[in-house]
Amino acid sequence: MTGLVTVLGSGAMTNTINGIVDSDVMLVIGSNTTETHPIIGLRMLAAAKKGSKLIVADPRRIKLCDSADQWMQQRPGTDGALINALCHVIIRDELEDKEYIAERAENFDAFKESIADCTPEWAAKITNVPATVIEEVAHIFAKADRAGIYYTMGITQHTSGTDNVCSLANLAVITGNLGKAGAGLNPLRGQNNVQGASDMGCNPTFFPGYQRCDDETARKKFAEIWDAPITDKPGLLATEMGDAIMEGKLAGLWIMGENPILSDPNSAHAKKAFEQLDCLVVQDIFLTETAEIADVVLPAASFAEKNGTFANTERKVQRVRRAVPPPGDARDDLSIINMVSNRMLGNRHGGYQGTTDPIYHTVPPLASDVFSEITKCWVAMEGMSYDRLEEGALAWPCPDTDHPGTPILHESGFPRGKAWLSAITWDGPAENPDDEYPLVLTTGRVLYQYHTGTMTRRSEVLENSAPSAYVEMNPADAEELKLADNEMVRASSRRGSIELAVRITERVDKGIVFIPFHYKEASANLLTNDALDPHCKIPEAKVCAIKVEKM
Ligand SMILES: Nc1nc2c(c(=O)[nH]1)N[C@H]1C(S)=C(S)[C@@H](COP(=O)(O)OP(=O)(O)OC[C@H]3O[C@@H](n4cnc5c(=O)[nH]c(N)nc54)[C@H](O)[C@@H]3O)O[C@H]1N2
Ligand SMILES: Nc1nc2c(c(=O)[nH]1)N[C@H]1C(S)=C(S)[C@@H](COP(=O)(O)OP(=O)(O)OC[C@H]3O[C@@H](n4cnc5c(=O)[nH]c(N)nc54)[C@H](O)[C@@H]3O)O[C@H]1N2
Ligand SMILES: [Mo]
Repeated sequence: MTGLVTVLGSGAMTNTINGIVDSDVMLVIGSNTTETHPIIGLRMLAAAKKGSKLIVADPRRIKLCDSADQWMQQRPGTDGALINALCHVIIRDELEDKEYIAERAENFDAFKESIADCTPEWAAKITNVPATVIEEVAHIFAKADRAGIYYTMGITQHTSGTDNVCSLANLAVITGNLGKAGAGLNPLRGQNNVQGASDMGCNPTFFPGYQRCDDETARKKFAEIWDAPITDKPGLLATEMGDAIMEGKLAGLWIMGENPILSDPNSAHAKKAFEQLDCLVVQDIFLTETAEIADVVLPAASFAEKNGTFANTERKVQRVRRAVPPPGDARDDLSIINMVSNRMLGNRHGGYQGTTDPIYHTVPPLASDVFSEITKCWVAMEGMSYDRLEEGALAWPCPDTDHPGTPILHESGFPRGKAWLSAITWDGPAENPDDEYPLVLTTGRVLYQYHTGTMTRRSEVLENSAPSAYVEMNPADAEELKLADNEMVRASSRRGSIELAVRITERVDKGIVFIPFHYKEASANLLTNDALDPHCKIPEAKVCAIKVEKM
C-alpha cells in the first residue's frame, strides 16, 4: 500500500502492458521485472527481441541485464543524481523535444538552471556509473521516437522517493514521451489490487478517485453520498502509526491483509508499538506473525472465494468471480466489514438487516452494490458497470456508458493543464556506511516468494525453490572477511541483527549487499531503516548501513 506516490494525477502506468512491444527504447530503473512482474518482463524481452533498445539501471546484475544494450550499475540511493545528469546531457546536447516542451510544459527555464551543474562527471562520482555511459544512455533515450520508463521500488523506497519519481517525470516530459503509444511513465504496481485500493481512497489524504479530503467541496459531496458528517482532520499514514502509538495518540488498530511485523522497516520498533495497543484486530486469510499478537483475529476469504473487481497496474478494472466457497467460518472482507459496521451503527437506518447466506457467506450490501456507489462517486469510473465488465476489462478514465475507456493517459494534455518541470536537488540516503557499518544493504524480492511468505511459504513447490535467507556479497568483500560461499554469517545494523548464509556473487558490486525480506527466521527488516520520505512517508527500505561478521 505504501508503494507509489501520486504524480500526474495518480500512481498508475500511463501506458499499457501490451504496448511495451511498440517501444523503441525501454528504460527499466529499480525494477527487477522478470522476477517481480514476470508477465511484463516477458513483454520487455519480446520488445528487445523485436529491436527495442533495453536500458537497465540497477545496482544488481538482474536477469534483464543479459538482454540489455546498456546497464547502469548505480550505487543504491543515487538515482536522483543519475536522472538529473541524463536530463543535463539531453539539454546540453540540445536533444530535448522543444515543440512538446513549449506546448505542454512549464517551468522549463528554472528546471534547466537547476541541473546546470549536474554534469555526467559530477554524477559519475556519486553513482559510480561512467560519464561516457551516462552520455550514451541520454542520447539513446532522447533520440528515440517512443521511449518508455518502467520503475518500481528501487526508485520509490528511499527518503528521496518522491523526488526520484518527479525526476523521472521530468525526463519523460523534456523528451516528449507522455501521451503516445510505446512510451510513458510506468510504475509497475505490486499487488493484484493495490491500484484499486488507492483509487478507492485507502490513503488518509484522499476520498475515492483522488478527491482531496482537505477540499471543502469534496467533503460536502461525500458527506451527502454517505449521509454522515466528515471530519476535516486527515488521518495518519500506515508508516506514521508506530510513533503515534508510542506517543499514546493511537489506542486501537484494525489491520486487514498486511503483516507489518515482518514487512515494516525497523520492524522491532513496529512490534513494540503494536504490543502497546489497547486493541489490535487482524483480518487475514492466515494466522500471521501480526495476527499472533492480536486481541481479535477475523478469518477472511481469499481472492478466489469472493466477488468484486480488481484494478490492475494499467488502470484496468476487471471482474473477479468466486470460484470456490471460503473454508470454515471465513468470510469475504466486505462481509466482515458489513457485520462490524452493522453492529456499530446499532441499526441506524435500520442497519443493513444482513443475514448470513449459508451458501455464499456474504452479508449485504454486496460487492455489486458497492460498485454502483463507486460509479456515482468518481467521474473516471462513471461509465462502468458490472454489465459492461462482463464484456471485458475497462481502463479508467471511462466517464460515460459508451466511452471505451482510456488505455493511454495524457494524449491530449495533463489534468493540471501543463506538466510542471520540478527543480530537484539530489540528496543522499538517510544512513551512509562508516567504519563500524561499512556495507550498504539493499533489500527486495525473489521470484518464488511473496513478501512475508504467509502465502508462498505454504506452497511446497515455491518454498522448495527458494527455501532460505541469504545475503548476496561481492567476492572482494567476502575475501576481506575470509568467508566461503554459503557460510553462515551475522549481519547487523544499528537496529538489529540476523544470521543467514552468504552468497558470494558478482551480481553486486564491492561494498553493496542484498538481502531478500521474505524470511521470518532472518528478517531483513530487523536491519532496515525506518527513515521516511518527507512527502509520501515511504520508508527507506532500499538503503541502510550494515556490517557482516564471520560466526
Ligand atoms: N515474486 C514476487 N513478485 C512480486 C512481489 C514479491 O514479493 N515477490 N511483490 C510485489 C510488490 S507489492 C511490489 S511493490 C513489486 C516490487 O517489485 P520490484 O521493485 O521490482 O522489486 P524489488 O526486489 O523490491 O526491487 C527492485 C530492484 O531495485 C533494485 N534496487 C535496489 N536499490 C536500488 C536503488 O537505490 N536504485 C535503483 N534504481 N534500484 C535499486 C534491486 O536491485 C532490485 O533489482 O513486486 C511485486 N511482485
Ligand atoms: N525490507 C523491505 N521491506 C519491505 C519492502 C522491501 O522491498 N524491502 N517492500 C514493501 C512493499 S512494496 C510492500 S507492498 C510490503 C508488503 O507487506 P505486507 O502487505 O505486510 O506483506 P504480505 O506478506 O503480502 O501480507 C499480506 C497479507 O494479506 C493476507 N491476504 C491475502 N489475501 C487476502 C485477502 O483477500 N483478505 C485479507 N484480509 N487478507 C489477505 C496474506 O495472508 C498476508 O498475510 O512490504 C514492504 N516492506
Ligand atoms: Mo509493494
